[in-house]
Amino acid sequence: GPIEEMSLPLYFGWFLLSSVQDKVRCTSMDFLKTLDTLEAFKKHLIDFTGKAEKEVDLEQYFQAKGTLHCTTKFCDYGKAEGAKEYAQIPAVNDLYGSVFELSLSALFVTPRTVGARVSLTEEQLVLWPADAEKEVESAASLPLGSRAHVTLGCAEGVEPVQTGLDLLDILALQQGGQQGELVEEMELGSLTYYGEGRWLLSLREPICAPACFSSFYE
Ligand code: 2AM
Repeated sequence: GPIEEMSLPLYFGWFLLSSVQDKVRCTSMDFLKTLDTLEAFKKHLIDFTGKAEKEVDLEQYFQAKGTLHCTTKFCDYGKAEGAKEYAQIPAVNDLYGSVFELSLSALFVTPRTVGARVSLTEEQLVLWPADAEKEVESAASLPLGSRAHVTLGCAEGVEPVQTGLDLLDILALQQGGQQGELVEEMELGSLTYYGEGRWLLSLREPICAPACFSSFYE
């Protein structure tokens, strides 16, 4: 197939088409703007600032960079474990360049990252590496695809790989029976607090995001 003749990319993933990128960025900005003003958020500000009195502007706090995408496999040009094997999966070759409809089902915010959870369909899961969740000890028993997300922004000095780890952390808490504290019914959905600056907004209406399965080289 076409991939074998090329050197391995930095990563494979679904790249959101540009029309929906704007929509997702706007929704995320709206959410951060609203979260900022909630009393419940202010009560836990110390999670973000380290100081109780200090204010935080979440839109400034997180830096966004690059095209919005959902990484399937981080290959690091072949240096990452399992990179070559992933690129040889028949489905990866067959579906390279195809457009899928991703479902963004939740937004989450931590003191490190802001991201959107992606709920993958069975058809999309064929492109998901079997070990993505197993890399994280506390998440090893979560269903395949639990880590799927779109990074929307990172705090200063934080690498994007952190977004998926933050999502797994929240999902592992849920799996462990921690319900979180239902804070508010917002227009976008219900907002839950999981302690230590971890916020999850389950979207009332998931965002349908057309995205092209492809790869990225820098
Ligand atoms: P992200 O998927 O959370 O955004 C380039 O750095 C891309 O590969 C980013 O999109 C980044 O995170 C993802 N990435 C970097 N290191 C990774 C790793 N060790 N495991 C999984 N994804 C990684």
